[in-house]
Amino acid sequence: MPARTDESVGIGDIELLQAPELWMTSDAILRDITHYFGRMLGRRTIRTQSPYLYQAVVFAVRDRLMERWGKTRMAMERNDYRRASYLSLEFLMGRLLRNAQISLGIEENTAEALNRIGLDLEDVYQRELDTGLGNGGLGRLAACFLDSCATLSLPVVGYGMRYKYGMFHQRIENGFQVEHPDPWLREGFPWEVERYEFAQTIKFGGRTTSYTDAKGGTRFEWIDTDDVLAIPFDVPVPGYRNEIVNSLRLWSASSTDEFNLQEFNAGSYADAVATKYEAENITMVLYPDDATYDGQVLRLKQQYFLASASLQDMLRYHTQQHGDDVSKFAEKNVVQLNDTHPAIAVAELMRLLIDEFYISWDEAWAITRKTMAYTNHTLLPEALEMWPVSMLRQLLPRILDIIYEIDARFIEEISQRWPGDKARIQRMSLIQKGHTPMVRMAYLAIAGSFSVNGVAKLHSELLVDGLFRDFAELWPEKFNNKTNGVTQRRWLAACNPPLSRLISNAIGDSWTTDLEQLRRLEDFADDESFAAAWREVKIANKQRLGKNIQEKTGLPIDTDLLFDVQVKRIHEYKRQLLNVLHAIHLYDRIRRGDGDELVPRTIIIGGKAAPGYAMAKNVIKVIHNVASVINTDPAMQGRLQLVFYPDYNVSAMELICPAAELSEQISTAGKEASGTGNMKFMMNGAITIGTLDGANVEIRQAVGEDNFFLFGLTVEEINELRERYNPQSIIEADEDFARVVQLLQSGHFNRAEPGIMDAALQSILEPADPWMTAADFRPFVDAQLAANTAYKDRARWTRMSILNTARSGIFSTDRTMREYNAEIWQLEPIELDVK
Ligand code: 26V
Repeated sequence: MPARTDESVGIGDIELLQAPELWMTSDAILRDITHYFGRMLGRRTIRTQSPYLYQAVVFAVRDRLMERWGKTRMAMERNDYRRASYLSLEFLMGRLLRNAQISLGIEENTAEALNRIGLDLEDVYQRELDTGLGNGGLGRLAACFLDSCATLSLPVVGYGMRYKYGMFHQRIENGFQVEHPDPWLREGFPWEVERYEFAQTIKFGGRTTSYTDAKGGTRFEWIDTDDVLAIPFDVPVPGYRNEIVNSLRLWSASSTDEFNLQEFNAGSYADAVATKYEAENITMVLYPDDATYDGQVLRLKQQYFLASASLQDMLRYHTQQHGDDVSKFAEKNVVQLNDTHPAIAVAELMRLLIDEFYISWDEAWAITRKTMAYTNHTLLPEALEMWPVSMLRQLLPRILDIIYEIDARFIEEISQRWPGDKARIQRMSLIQKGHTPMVRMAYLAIAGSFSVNGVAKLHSELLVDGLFRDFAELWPEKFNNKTNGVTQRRWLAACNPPLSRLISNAIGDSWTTDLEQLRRLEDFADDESFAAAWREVKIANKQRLGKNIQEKTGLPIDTDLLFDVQVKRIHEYKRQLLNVLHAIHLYDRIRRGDGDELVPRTIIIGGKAAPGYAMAKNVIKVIHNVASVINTDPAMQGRLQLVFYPDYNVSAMELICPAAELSEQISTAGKEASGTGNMKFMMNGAITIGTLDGANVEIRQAVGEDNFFLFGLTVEEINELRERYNPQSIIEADEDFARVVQLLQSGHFNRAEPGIMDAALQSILEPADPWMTAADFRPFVDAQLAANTAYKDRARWTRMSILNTARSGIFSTDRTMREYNAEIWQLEPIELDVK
């Protein structure tokens, strides 16, 4: 093992921690801001738009977190709490300043401090760049989890990657998506604290040898490796007004001195420097594809780098607390794997325990299986990770040996349970045989874990009945559901201040830590003055978003229109095309003079396409072309608008969800594991139009069927229809649909760009269309009409809106985290008064 550094608190630290509480007054805050601005950053003139003002404010806030952070760590060490480590290649944190202020309860005083020198805190907030270290739902879920764990005082550490470039920025040129890099660290990231003393060495390449130890046993060594350093950078994760500050530890890759030495000695300076960059490449960029698995070597390096660095860090901490005895490791640690991305941790923990701590295979396997828990986030076969055996052999030879050994023993277990069932062994083996043998990472994760969970009821059922059926038969006790949530501190309190005030005035503010309290709003659902205030808030939020959209796109937004919103990654299964078909249908109705019953609406669609996903990119182009025809047609003025929201990200959602009235959750049933945007919209009083997919099922159950616009085929119906699916006949039998398709085929939306819509259009005309968009067209149009009718009755709509918020209590990640803790982690909450 590398030398261990002592993390425990020394005498000097104790003095710092015992120093008097930093002042939370506006005076003290202002003094610190000016101190950092002038003395640390060396600037003179304070301007709102300066990144330095933002940095000075962060430093002042960070100071106030620092003591709590130290106290949290000290309490964890002193009481030797069992900890959960959340391993994730993605943490989509968004902006941090507003949340930190809210958690500390110093927002008003900071605003006042800045006011005194003529500055506006809101402008400072807007200056912060998003920490975009994630693609979408899976990454944002990890961020919401951290917020809730800190608020529940749970000892949970997030382990992730400090990518130099986060999620790309999307710009639109002539309706096409163009990707631009996201150099989010360029102006510095004032939240992070580098902890060089906890750097870890990660091995790549080389070969395995064996030798006989003093006791005559066989031991293995992984030698001649190219090592890379993993340097941790810690980001504070404050709990809400509870004095707890947890950590997100992000690893950054750097070359080791030894790595370069050989080449330096050989006199090839340039090669040595180049190698240094090769090492740093590992954390250079977030992979922006969440649609399809692609077996890039660099991606495998990232996964192993995260798994190895984090496990070594956990073992370092464990030995600091317990010496070299790792027999209690599983008692003191649980690792939650965020999808299969870090699943190689199963084999890496085995390697560390066997090769570095010299314990037996059986003991190591018992510890590993008691430590690991795995969360699945997708049912799409094309997203399931499999690494070629040949790639592992080259890059991680010792890890491959271990995977083969796990597989051999696992096959033995299957044979005992089902003697002679060769087909079953083939199906379940961790290695997929064939021309290019592959390691199935999901199977490795299941075999090496004590818990496997899906992220919504339906999704978890489909895992057990379908994707992981064989495994659920073998180990039924491992499988469980943990329905996702979102943190109400960001997704209601921070992003929707006027609604938060209205709610708190009515029922008090305990909902910020107990979201079920919102149920008391039901008493106000028929209160006319409350309803009027509710509507006013929505209008104000629509105006705020309208202004923002106009700034971004130049398009003036009419805030009298119904805001109908679909924002999420662009993917065929999410069916943005179905939404576009409906937009064209409305356009067609208004044009042919049949639009009198239609309430005016603004359809807003936003999201990024994976750079290599041609069809998703084509969908963006289609949306823009249809939008430009609709938005320039005088007959549509004040009646219909279609807007593409560019560069959709966490901060955009903070403006969008408070303004939404209708939430589009229209994926093909059985394809969306959960969805979490759906919960943010509901919490902010939007009404869902959706299929029975993912968490929509539970949303509808919570809010009641009268307050949800349901449509579309069920999972069973989709499966049943599949063989005889014939979109052409569906279109021919439906005049409205035929007119929509005719408009698309006639080139109405692409006069000067022949063929540009073909790919997207063709995809829905195909009998093999996996997403069966055409089958759901008529049901969707009908559900939209029901929404249209409901919206016309203002009082009814407002009531539905209030009830959506009132019944969103279960979709707090506070509930989700309590369930993970009760059923998987079993952690004691941190008590700050050190025993
Ligand atoms: C997949 C892949 C495939 C291999 C290459 C890199 C990469 C990166 C990310 C992903 C993520 C796909 C899974 C995902 O994001 N699932 C979403 O998870 C949400 C949180 O549980 C859930 O709400 C969404 O329904 C689900 O699509």
